[in-house]
Amino acid sequence: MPDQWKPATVAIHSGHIKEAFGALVTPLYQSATFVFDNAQQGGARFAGDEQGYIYTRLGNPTTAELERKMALLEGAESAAACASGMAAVSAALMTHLEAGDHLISSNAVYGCTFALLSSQLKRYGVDTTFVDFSDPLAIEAAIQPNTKLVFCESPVNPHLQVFDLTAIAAIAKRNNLISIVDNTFMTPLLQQPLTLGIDMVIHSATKYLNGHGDVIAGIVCGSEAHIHQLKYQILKDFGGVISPHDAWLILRGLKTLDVRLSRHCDNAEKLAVYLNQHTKVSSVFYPGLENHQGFKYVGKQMRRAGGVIAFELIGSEQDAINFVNKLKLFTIAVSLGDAESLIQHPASMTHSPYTPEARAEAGITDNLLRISVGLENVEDLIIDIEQAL
Ligand code: LCS
Repeated sequence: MPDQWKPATVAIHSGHIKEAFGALVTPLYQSATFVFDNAQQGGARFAGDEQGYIYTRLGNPTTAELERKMALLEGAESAAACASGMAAVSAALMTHLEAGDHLISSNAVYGCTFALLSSQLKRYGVDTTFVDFSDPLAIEAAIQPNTKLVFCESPVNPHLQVFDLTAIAAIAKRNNLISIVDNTFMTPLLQQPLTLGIDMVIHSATKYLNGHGDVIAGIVCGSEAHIHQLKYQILKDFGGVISPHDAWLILRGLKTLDVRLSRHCDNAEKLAVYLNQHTKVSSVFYPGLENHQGFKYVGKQMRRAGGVIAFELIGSEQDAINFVNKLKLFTIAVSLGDAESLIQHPASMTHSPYTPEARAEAGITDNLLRISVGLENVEDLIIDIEQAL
């Protein structure tokens, strides 16, 4: 890949398989296993003495192209594709943690990530302390002798809080901790945490990377050594690998990521300004608005503010629910990053795994709503919100 290629070009052209028939589009290698010329060759591949594919849980040519592209886009040495965003989160954590270890997480994260950290990992002897990552002193104060890792999303799902990733990476380095950032809301085109000193980056590829609402998948990017361990220990033995068909669909999605993101961001910026001036809206959480705590990071740590907006209406939780039910163009559904604009109620949906106390601590109120702004004409979206309000 020429060094000067910009991300939009990399997403389309880099990492291609050399293909026998000259197909423009990467072939889908929908094969569970790969044939050896003879028994010695099979043995040599298992021993690592000969390069080549063995079995799709250990690697697949279509999947490998996705992994090469994502590594290039994130500025990583290597990447691993996983069966879901949660498979990526759990595999990244399991690569570094064992019973008796401790990690520090931001107190607001995607609901199932919270459940993984607060319930599942506990069953395996790993403890998590949740703190407000906007206060670096709080992170340092939570470090224990057995702390191995710091974890956060930025911007946070659901209310778009933004953290200083350079400061978090520095704290991790100073204290010999691994730092992991979930970059799902930004994609590598808007933010590259590894270039800020973070050790590992996670994506739910279900979202913008695929972009068409028809795949569940995840990606982890990091150093050659970390990804090797993740692939050949965690994914090999726990088994959360991606289907080649899903990798193929994401490769197709990546070709339009740059143009899709421009439209998502343009639409979200306009919708956020509209919501912000509305008399029935009490707060809007969008880093592109000057009054948001994340505004100072836009144009620096993150290129643009992204396509997700959270907001609160004046009134009760029931008023918020009534508003959602009155929308005609917005689809009531969880997920984000699709062509369709989606709306959901985090307290009862994506963040329902939280206890009410943990939700309050994380600033996820009962009347908070979250929109994933789609690719429709933004004036149609505004007309729909206006009639529902
Ligand atoms: N990380 C973040 C930041 C997410 O938003 C999600 C899913 C995941 C990881 C897990 O990815 P998955 O396994 O679903 O591919 N977030 C969702 C959401 O906000 N609505 O539905 C799913």
